[in-house]
Amino acid sequence: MNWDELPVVVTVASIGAEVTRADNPALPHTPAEIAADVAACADAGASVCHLHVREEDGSPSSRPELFAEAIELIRRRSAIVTMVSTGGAVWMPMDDRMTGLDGGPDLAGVETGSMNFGEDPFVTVPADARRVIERATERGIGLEAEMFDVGHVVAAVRMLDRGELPPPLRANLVFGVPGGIDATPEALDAMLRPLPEGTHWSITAVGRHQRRMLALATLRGAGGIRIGFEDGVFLRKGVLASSNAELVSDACELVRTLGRRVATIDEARELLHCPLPVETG
Ligand code: KMH
Ligand code: ZN
Repeated sequence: MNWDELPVVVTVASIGAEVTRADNPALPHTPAEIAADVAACADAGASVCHLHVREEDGSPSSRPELFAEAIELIRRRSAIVTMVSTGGAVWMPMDDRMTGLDGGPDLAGVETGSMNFGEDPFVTVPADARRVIERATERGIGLEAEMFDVGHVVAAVRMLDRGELPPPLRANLVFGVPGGIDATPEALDAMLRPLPEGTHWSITAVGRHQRRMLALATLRGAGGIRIGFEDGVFLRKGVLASSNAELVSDACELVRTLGRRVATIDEARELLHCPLPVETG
């Protein structure tokens, strides 16, 4: 398929671990709030949801029952692809970062390297990545490599070549996190260079260049773009988004303005090699 015919998978990252209701009062906390938010985002054009969970008071959580409840409630409302973070929060030990896998998502993120995340170390050594991959694979959960710098991309490709990371490679390239690669056209070139032909790649950008980077990637043939409060709470400079769904709508409009099509959930499942979970019981 030519890149301009490839539909763009829009992922919503509604929750994250760093953003708070002081940043945007519409941030969902509970599984029910997350499910309602994700349902509205699916209606607005999102076909994947990247999930973290929070306690009721908004603090980042690693309780597996919260992931399981959020995923169950999401699935009651739509077939959107569910993807749990294993990045968690910078202060979470690796064991706590992996609990989302017990919630039975379709996909899980896997970090393939370490970095500074703002002022904090954000450490994923190769053995950590292999643990995430093994546990996800045992449970039939697909993986998306979350990569914040060029070395992370090189490491993911090496893991793929060695058979440590099962194909197909799903790549999310993240730009603009302080401590990671910057948000520039040259940075996009650098992150794309190591990827094997045919990789389904998407992009996340934070900070003031977010919209420009999403546009640039859309025109460079990205398979996906990510938006949501985890990455930014503003619709435009100085204009707070009223909801994650508003951000999704706006991102879908951007994709269409640039002459591309937004993927349906069925298309996203096909492109990401992520069939609908089989109903049991
Ligand atoms: N909260 C960040 C430290 C991910 O979800 O994969 C890590 C993160 C990345 O959010
Ligand atoms: Zn995340």
